[in-house]
Amino acid sequence: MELLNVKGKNIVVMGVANQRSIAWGIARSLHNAGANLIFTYAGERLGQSVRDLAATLEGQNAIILPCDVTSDEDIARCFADIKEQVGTIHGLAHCIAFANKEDLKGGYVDTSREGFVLSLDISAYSLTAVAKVAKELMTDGGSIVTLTYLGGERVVKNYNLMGVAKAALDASVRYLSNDLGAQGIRVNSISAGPIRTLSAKGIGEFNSILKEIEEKAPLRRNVTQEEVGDTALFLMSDLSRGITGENIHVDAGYHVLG
Ligand code: NDP
Ligand code: N5H
Repeated sequence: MELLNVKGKNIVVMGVANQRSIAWGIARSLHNAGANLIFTYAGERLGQSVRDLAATLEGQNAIILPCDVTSDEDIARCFADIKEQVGTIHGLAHCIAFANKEDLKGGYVDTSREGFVLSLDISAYSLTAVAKVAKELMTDGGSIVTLTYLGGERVVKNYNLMGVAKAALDASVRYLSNDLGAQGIRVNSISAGPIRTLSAKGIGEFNSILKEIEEKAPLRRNVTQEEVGDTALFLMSDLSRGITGENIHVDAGYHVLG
């Protein structure tokens, strides 16, 4: 734990919807390493769920705040609140994405302008919007981690608009890493393999996607929230101090297959 140097660090976790959320896996790994957590959530619908989950983290007196990333005012208010309560932050985990259901099936070519703008706003621009404000609180340097998926690098059936959004997110990681590096802030992404979360719910063929990974991925199994959480902990920690602008696949090796 000494090597990690995460104990007592203030880390913002955005995107816990419920206990299946990847953000929750990240929160648990960070909590176990002794970080002080600050949770943000979108709709008030989820506020209680985040409060109930945070209460299960022993000895953790987490700050919990609303933050709809489509609103600059909301982001500004949220981080002003964080600044008032803790002063400095050392890390931020961005675990947020959205696309309308109709844009996650059929042909990408049929994507509407409204659907495109909404998905790119929430899934890609939000990282930049948040980094712009969060960097002001990272006065001792910091680490920003976001979540991406293989469908941003290559065509994956039905990922469609989200693939284009993840490609924009991946490029944002590279540009942000260059902008913020001089301030000692690192920016990286984790490309997670499929995990059954609320977002993945109702997606046709999810079971067959999980089965294909089990049969073909080098490790012949799927990955867990805990494995993504531990990689996020590594990226937040001093162990990764020389790494920025990078994408780490936590996908049982599936990405190596042609
Ligand atoms: P969850 O459904 O648990 O989390 C998605 C989160 O996005 C929710 O907390 C949701 O909050 C939030 N969100 C959506 N719109 C907004 C908004 N306007 N402002 C703030 N938050 C918003 O799913 P996951 O844990 O699966 O997703 C987390 C990340 O992981 C996403 O970036 C996803 O693309 C990525 N990922 C997931 C994989 C998987 O297989 N599950 C694989 C690879 C990457 P709310 O409900 O309040 O809107
Ligand atoms: C190839 C696949 C399967 C097909 C594509 C799935 C893409 C999912 C990502 C987006 C974020 C899901 C999404 O926006 C769902 C919403 O339309 C409806 N759901 C909601 O509104 C719920 C209530 C809230 C909590 O969800 C959000 N996001 O706000 C990819 C899969 C194998 C892997 C995967 C699931 C990737 C990923 O990026 O999440």
